[in-house]
Amino acid sequence: MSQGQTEAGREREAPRPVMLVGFQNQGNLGLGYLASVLRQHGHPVRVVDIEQDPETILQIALETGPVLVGFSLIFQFFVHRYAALLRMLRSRGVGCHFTMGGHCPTVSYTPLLGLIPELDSIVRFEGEVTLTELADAISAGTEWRGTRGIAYRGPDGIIATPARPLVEDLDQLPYPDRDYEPRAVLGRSMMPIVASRGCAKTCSFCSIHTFYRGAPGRIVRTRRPAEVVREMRVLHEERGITIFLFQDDDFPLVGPVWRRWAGEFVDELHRSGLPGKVIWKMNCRADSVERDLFVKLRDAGLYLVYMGLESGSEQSLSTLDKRVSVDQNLRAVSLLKDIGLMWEYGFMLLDPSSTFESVRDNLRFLRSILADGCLPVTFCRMLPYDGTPIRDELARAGRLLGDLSSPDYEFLDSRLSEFHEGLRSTVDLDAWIHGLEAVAQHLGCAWHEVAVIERLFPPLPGMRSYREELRRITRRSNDLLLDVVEDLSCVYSDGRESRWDPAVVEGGRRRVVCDLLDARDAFVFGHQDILLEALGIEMVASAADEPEATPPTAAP
Ligand code: B12
Ligand code: SF4
Repeated sequence: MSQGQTEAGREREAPRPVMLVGFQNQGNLGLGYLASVLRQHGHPVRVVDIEQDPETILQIALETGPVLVGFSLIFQFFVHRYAALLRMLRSRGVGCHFTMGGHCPTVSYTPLLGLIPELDSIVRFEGEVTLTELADAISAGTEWRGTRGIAYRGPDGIIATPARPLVEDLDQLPYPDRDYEPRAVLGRSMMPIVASRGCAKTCSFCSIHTFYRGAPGRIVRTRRPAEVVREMRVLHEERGITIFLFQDDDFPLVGPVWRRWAGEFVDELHRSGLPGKVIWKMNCRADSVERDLFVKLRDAGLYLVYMGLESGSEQSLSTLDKRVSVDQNLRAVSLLKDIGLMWEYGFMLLDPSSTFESVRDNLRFLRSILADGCLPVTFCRMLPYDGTPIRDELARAGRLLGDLSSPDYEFLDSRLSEFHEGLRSTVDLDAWIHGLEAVAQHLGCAWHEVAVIERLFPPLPGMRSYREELRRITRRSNDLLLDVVEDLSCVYSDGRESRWDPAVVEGGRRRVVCDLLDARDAFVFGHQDILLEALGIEMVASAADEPEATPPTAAP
């Protein structure tokens, strides 16, 4: 399909809308791009958050009468929730075409079409062009089964049409639809954005590289730096966005070509005058962190670096095929601390090659990078997602357990399963790490606020002692959690008696949350006037400098 209007799109009159359903927390760029491309081709679009009550989603479907509903399944563990929603919509009279897209549907279209009989098709790989052609065909009442890049049930089984090439030039896509209220930190609004798509690495636990490698075309595509900065500028001026969250799989930094790209991006940012007014976050690998480059990025507004550190055990890093050493992980963390950049990390305490020794290596690693109380402890257990090399390896070895919504595996040492169970019954991991109200989330938010205040607000009196207070609370929380995990690892490896009562652990957690909220509220509300004034000053300044700009409106 060309980037312009398609044949079917031109002929349509008053087309019925396309409805897109997905997880909208922090804004969903996938759905945003799909919506903007569909609109560009003449399809009205209604984007619906899957977090809404199913009855509300049903009402929207009945009222809008879509020609097609597209479901975005980017989190595999939601599969049963999606299946139940599709069943309900179909049984309550929504008769239009149902399709689904995302990484998991792309790689596991056969089991998904089996599991969700209400699905008419699955869109594989990047969906912009395929979904538009599908919507064109269905709206025009023509045959849709020939559409490239889809899978559907044929008379003799599942049929997958040839994969559609990846979008060659990302700058040819319109900006993603962002028709929602941005989230804000202390009145500073945030939006997701991408500078590239794809990843050149091949970590064994990750489905991103298999997703992009399955379709023809260049795996990693970068946008033109000037175009990325233009999008940031538009969002800053028209929506008052001051915090940009780059959701690239791996921000382009390493090697001569991407190094040049990063240099041009920094130059463009300075030319645009955005540094000082906006800040941005990105995801990268630990082996990309290098002093000179990161100082330049920091000075151009980079304030937060997310790294998938994954493990503090050489053996696990090798199983995960991360191609980064423990030393590189440690160096990256210490360099970022040294140049005053906030960082966050992904970490897997357990993986299929785990031993009690690797668990202890991991705990030692976490204690060492977090010794100063700079961030909360966070970890998970590696899950063998569909489309990952490690999942296939576990299946070959007969160690794969669970199903699509909760894939799992057998450890080589069965005592590790008992350890994990014991850990879960002693520590409420949702309340500590994974849940929306978890102590790690609260601590992470407090530290994030500090980073935002330091970059986007005038200096606040007492910041140094607030930081110290936060460090003390974070250290206390980390020490408790790491002590429990370490002791339990000894309980299950050496048959030692457990000294932890779940109620005591929970009591410790609650005290951390209370102390944190008290300290945070005292500091932020104690400086409310300065924070509000800073937002007000910016409004006046931007109105004077840039008459057409819309100022941020949210207050702390
Ligand atoms: C941003 C992001 C988040 C954000 C926001 C998510 C959102 N609302 O969009 C936040 C921070 C909230 C988040 C949270 C989590 N995330 Co996350 N996240 C991402 C990330 C980095 C980028 C997503 C993105 O914007 N991509 C850019 C867009 C343009 O691409 P896209 O989403 O793939 O969409 C394209 C295609 O897939 C396709 N498509 C997608 N949907 C549809 C629908 C239709 C109808 C069609 C036709 C096509 C289609 O077309 C799109 C355009 O080309 C991805 C990694 C990744 N590369 O996808 C992980 C990722 C999706 N997250 C992941 C995970 C595990 C999580 C967490 C569980 C992490 C955690 N431990 O807490 C949580 C879960 C949250 C929850 N609900 O419980 C995993 C999911 C793995 C899986 N197989 O299930 C991913 C893939 C990262 C990874 N490899 O581990 N995440
Ligand atoms: S984990 Fe990160 S670096 Fe590894 S393949 Fe996935 S996106 Fe790339």
